[in-house]
Amino acid sequence: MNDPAGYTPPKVWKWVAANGGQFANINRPIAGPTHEKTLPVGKHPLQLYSLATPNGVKVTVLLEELLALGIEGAEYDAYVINIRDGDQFSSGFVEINPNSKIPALLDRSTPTPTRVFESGAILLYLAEKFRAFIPKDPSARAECLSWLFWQMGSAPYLGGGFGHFYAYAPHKIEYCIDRFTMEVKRQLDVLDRRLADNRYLCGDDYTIADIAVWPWYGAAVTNGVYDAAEFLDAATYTNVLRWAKEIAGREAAQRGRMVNRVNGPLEKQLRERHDASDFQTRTQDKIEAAS
Ligand SMILES: N[C@@H](CCC(=O)N[C@@H](CS)C(=O)NCC(=O)O)C(=O)O
Repeated sequence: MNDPAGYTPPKVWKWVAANGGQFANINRPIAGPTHEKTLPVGKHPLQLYSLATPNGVKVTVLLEELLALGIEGAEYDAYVINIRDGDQFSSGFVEINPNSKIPALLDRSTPTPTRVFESGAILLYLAEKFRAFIPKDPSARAECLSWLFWQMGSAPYLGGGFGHFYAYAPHKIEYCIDRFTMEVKRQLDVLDRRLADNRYLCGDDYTIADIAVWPWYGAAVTNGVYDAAEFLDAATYTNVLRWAKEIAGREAAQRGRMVNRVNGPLEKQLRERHDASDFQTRTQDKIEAAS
């Protein structure tokens, strides 16, 4: 790779597969499947194909919250899509998400199965289907959707921008780190000001907006992503910290974080989930002890 200061882009960009970045082996400039493979299907109407990244955790937290309300229709089977192994490029996965990114959901309770991709679309689909975690009043609903879509537009600066250049890029490039740190700190300040006067993003009620924002920005201030809380001076975002800790205390959030997790402490990894009892019996520590 060139020295960043001496690089002149060529007339036409060409794909050089080994660019040295941590995700170089899975990044491709073309869409579509790389191999034939069907997806597994379990017994429940909802089939989730995902991984416990911040985008994946949003969906499992919402499903666990719905189940905690006693909504039985939200029972789901969750399968791991290991994005470092390229599972997102299987023919079966591409059929339900042509964009080859987790999370993706298949609802088999509809007359013909409904596929949903993009975490924001999945949260909205489930909240509308089960009439929960989204306000009914049109103005409150507009506020909730505004924060939900704020997350969809903002998180790529935190993940793809800041996280990539601070934690993953093969060289530390000051220009890139400065540019994205500036934006991420501005976003944290947006949240901090909002949460100064509101318990949750949309007021008194916990909604899909909080569920979408927490795995990214809650993790950023509690050192859950990129090991960057000190660098971002996260302690200064006191309202975001208060909100993040409150959500982290919810049992459904704790369960949702475990589903499809393939790293960290074994007792916190529930790689596949098919039943509520799996949290007691099928965590990775127990599976490995039994094998
Ligand atoms: N806007 C998408 C982003 C999804 C996304 O970026 N997923 C990542 C993991 S967090 C992924 O699957 N990456 C695999 C790849 O880029 O090949 C959403 O919110 O669902």
